[in-house]
Amino acid sequence: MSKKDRLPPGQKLADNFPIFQYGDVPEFDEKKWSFSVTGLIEKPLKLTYKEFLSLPSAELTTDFHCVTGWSKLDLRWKGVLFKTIASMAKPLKEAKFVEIIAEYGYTTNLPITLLMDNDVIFAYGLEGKPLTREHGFPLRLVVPKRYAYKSAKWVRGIAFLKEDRPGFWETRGYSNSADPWKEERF
Ligand SMILES: Nc1nc2c(c(=O)[nH]1)N[C@H]1C(S)=C(S)[C@@H](COP(=O)(O)O)O[C@H]1N2
Ligand SMILES: [Mo]
Repeated sequence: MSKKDRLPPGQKLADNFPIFQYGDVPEFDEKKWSFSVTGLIEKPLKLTYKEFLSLPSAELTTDFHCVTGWSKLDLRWKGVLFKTIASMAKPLKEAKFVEIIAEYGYTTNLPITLLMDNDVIFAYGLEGKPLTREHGFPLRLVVPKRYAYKSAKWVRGIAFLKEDRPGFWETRGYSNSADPWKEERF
């Protein structure tokens, strides 16, 4: 597919990789950091950063679409697939949605079925280097098939839920489904 065909409607290629967030870039204190998996699961998890880095890793090259109209193609992420975490936590049958919880109370939400796809990754590396703090170090979620407000930076945990729980932008007028190919912006 040509690059142009890989741009969803209304999107433009960004030359650089813009940095976009609400609020400040958080500090990382490894001693205080943990990644928690809670909610409707058999095995609650609380991992240190070292434990997270020791999980089976994956590398993926995917596209990235911000709802404000810029896209990046072929970003090479390294990290742990969402489904690897899910297989450790063992969600119960009632669990249908996930709340992604990041620093400063930023949250976003997605159905489990979408997160189980092979392109959804908790990333700690980008382009062969550790993620920079501005792009989400020490850990961010990447959900290529949705507008990037679903790709939470500075993630600290996830909760498996029965009902959907709209997140930061989803409760401020942005689309809950956020499919760039259908241009679901608001
Ligand atoms: N924690 C947190 N994650 C966030 C955001 C935010 O405000 N806070 N903004 C989102 C939005 S709208 C976009 S476009 C991407 C931008 O990622 P980047 O700064 O790495 O380009 O981060 C997403 N993740
Ligand atoms: Mo965005």
